[in-house]
Amino acid sequence: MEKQTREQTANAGLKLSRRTFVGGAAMAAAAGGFGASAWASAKEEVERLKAEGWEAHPVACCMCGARCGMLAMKKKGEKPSMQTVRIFPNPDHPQRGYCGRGAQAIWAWDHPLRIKKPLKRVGERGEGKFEEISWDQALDEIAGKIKELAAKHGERSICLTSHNFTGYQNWFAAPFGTPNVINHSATCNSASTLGRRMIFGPTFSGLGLVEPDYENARYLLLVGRTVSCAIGVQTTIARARERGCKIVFVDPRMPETAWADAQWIPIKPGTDAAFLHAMIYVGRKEKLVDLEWLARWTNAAYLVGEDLMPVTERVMKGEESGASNRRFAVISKSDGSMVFQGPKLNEKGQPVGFDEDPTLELALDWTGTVTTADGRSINAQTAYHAFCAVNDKYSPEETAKITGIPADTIIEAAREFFTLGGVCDDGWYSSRNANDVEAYGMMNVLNLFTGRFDHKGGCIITVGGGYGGPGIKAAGKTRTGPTGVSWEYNAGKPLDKQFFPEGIGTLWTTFEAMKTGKPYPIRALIMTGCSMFHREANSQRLIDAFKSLDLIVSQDILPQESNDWADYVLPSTFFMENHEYLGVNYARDGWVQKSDSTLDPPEGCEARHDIWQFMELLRRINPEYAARVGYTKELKTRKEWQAFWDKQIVDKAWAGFIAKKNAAKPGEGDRIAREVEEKGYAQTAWKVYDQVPYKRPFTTPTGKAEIVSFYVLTMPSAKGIQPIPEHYTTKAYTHPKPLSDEFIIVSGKDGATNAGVTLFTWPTKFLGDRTLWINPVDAERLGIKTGDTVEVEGLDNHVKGRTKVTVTNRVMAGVLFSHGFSGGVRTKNLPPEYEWVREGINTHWFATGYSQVSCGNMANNVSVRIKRV
Ligand SMILES: Nc1nc2c(c(=O)[nH]1)N[C@H]1C(S)=C(S)[C@@H](COP(=O)(O)OP(=O)(O)OC[C@H]3O[C@@H](n4cnc5c(=O)[nH]c(N)nc54)[C@H](O)[C@@H]3O)O[C@H]1N2
Ligand SMILES: Nc1nc2c(c(=O)[nH]1)N[C@H]1C(S)=C(S)[C@@H](COP(=O)(O)OP(=O)(O)OC[C@H]3O[C@@H](n4cnc5c(=O)[nH]c(N)nc54)[C@H](O)[C@@H]3O)O[C@H]1N2
Ligand code: SF4
Ligand SMILES: [Mo]
Repeated sequence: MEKQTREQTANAGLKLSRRTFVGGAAMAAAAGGFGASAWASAKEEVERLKAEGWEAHPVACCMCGARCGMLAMKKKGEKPSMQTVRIFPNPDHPQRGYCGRGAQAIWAWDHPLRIKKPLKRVGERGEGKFEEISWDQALDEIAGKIKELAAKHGERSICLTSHNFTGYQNWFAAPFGTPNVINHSATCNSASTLGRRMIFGPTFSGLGLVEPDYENARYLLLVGRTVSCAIGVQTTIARARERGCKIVFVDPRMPETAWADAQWIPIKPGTDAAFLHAMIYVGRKEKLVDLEWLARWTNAAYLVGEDLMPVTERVMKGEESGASNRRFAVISKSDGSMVFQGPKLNEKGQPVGFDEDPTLELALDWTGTVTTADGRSINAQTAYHAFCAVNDKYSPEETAKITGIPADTIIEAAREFFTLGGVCDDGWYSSRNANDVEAYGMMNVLNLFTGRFDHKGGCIITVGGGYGGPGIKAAGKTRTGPTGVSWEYNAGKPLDKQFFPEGIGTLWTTFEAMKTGKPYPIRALIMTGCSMFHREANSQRLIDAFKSLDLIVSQDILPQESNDWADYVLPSTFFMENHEYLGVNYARDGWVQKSDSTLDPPEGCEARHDIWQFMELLRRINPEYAARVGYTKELKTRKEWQAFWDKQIVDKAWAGFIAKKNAAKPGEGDRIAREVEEKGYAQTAWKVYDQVPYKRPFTTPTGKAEIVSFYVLTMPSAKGIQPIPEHYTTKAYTHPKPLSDEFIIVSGKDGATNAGVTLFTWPTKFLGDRTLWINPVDAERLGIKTGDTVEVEGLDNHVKGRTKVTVTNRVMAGVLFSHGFSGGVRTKNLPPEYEWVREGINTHWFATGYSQVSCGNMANNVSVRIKRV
């Protein structure tokens, strides 16, 4: 009964004030970003509430991992509730938040299904039957089990996984001594990360570092990137559009943001690398590419053999050669002589500049023979020549056959891209077809052919706020906690790195260890904030792994399907209940921000901070472990915890940062501290254009960007990745027969729902789309209409599901689209008013879990057969 009352309250809220904002946010997102007027009204509303005595609390939204800046307005002196707390964008924040999901934060906080007490499984795994138990019982029992498993199988048999809370998990793993903190990247960003690493080097591979200069772009190419996410980016793009920036989406389905004046180019799934090659092909043939820049700032002019390996080793004599000296042969354009050049290295062997004659004109498209140190003559070519030999295969006509994009469309896109000085987004979510690393490598290569790297409006290096928060310091095998306690850490590498040293977060590699004990047993899994069935491709493989474990713990705020498989579910606090200082991740300049603990958990909810849960587990396992991270006595209440964590750890680390800033420049730290307290954010660093690689080299072997990846060629761990990224047909799924009842399903997000945390929230019931999209041509052939139900059967595993259909031109013929994280929830024992979360399918039911052989990046796209029922 109580639940229904609260839902009615939520509904009333929807009709009153929040309607404007959630609806407004979603509509603005649909219209292609937030116009200036929408923001002005939010700003005015904030001021009006302030004048009425409401408090403004800056928060860093965690409805997805982007941590955009929002303001939680709280009515002074009143108990927090749906009526007395309102969420707004923090008006001038550099990564301004409040997309449709961010706007749902208050619904998640006060959710009727919010997990209130620790739960212990009483039925079978998967049955979803739990009893509420005390924190003491839960923590004692889990700690006891972990101790027992560690004694029997070693600390490393305890594995932890998360999406946004990997940082929290390290507070447990490092003092306890397991290396197995294995995140979600193989189902998210591992291909785009490796795509950057292979072209720019390891230190330029992380998310948010190499980025389009969104704000100043004139032509932004988004290949399988919706920017429905990181709304800070979307608002930045909105400003670029006001100045006339053209936005082009290359995607099998039309993303929300393409509703307005953006262009949508439909592409067959898994063929992006071909399209990107064709862009360069047209640019080359029409002389629109910047060859001078390419010769000077990439390895295009460097000599390689027929095997693509740099010829250095073969032509240099004795001591001069060898991988470590990093010299590379080039040919002088004027006299054809061979010259050696390479990065200038500091004492630590890091590239700090270039040891080369900048006036020397280099031969770019060259083939010939060179003489080796032992007098033989071998064929050699410039890297550019080798690249062109591959690129020549991708004429617009040939590429049209592969991608389904008409040749004229490719030509027009390439002309506009190069003449406007375009930039291609380097990507984020990239685990789709298991041929993705090459596609993402090519996005970066395309940006090199414009010659605008790190120029205003091009692909740039962002600055970063420079603040990482409190943590555990690592130096060799020594770890040091926040209060200065050091210990020896010998845990070694995480298990997944044994299989995929170039991959990140390939959790699925541990499933075998769970089932067979090989190469060593993994017996427990701790999941911190992940909705595993919506995350991991191949649901059955996940179930098999769950079944084989001795202990499963889930820390969450809502009843995700994976909780049903846990032995214990622990209620966690929500971002608005935690106190934090952090960097701003998706902005061009460097900024830091604060997130207030604006709220306490709702009445009756005994949620505790994830890190408290970890520290209490450590204390119960071995008090010495807890002491390593400064936790020396049991802190029973939230208040006691806040006095320790907020004051002794979070505020102290922040004070240290401020002091450092003051020491570097008197008064600077004080300014930052003041601004953060006043507005919630402050700038710490300013972007200077034209730095990388001109003054600061990349971290590739050459120090330059590499159109033939010497990184891939010389790193044994990168075996199997193509040094010149090329298109190949994926083996991730059976390919559908054309013009039949067989299709590939692609997925992605929208701007208002589609995240683990919004699976159950009330606005999602109305705003969420749990249908399967089909093109009218296919629908007509199969006699399917909008609203019909179809049976969906996986071509590879014959698993079946049912869903309603939307017939729409927003998905290309031959392809189906289903939002990720929307519907297909199979959590048992939900109250009847949540029946709607079961509508639709989860594409992972049909997924093979096939991964890219070189790095373990998973394929989330699947192929199916559909039938009207
Ligand atoms: N609503 C919502 N937003 C989020 C999140 C969330 O959970 N929900 N999570 C955040 C996270 S973790 C991430 S990584 C980012 C991701 O954000 P983005 O990287 O912008 O990616 P998606 O929004 O997932 O969109 C992926 C698109 O790729 C398309 N696609 C599928 N296969 C192919 C293909 O073979 N080729 C091409 N060209 N396109 C293809 C899909 O149709 C879809 O439109 O979003 C963040 N924002
Ligand atoms: N088909 C398909 N599959 C996909 C994608 C897709 O587009 N299509 N996207 C992929 C991508 S990009 C990613 S990153 C993964 C994401 O996969 P997940 O990691 O499962 O996704 P999230 O939405 O981040 O899940 C967040 C979870 O944390 C909980 N939560 C929120 N706040 C807190 C907190 O403070 N503490 C704790 N302990 N829990 C909290 C939420 O209830 C939710 O269960 O999915 C991938 N899978
Ligand atoms: S993109 Fe939306 S959900 Fe994600 S952090 Fe930003 S405001 Fe929150
Ligand atoms: Mo992601």
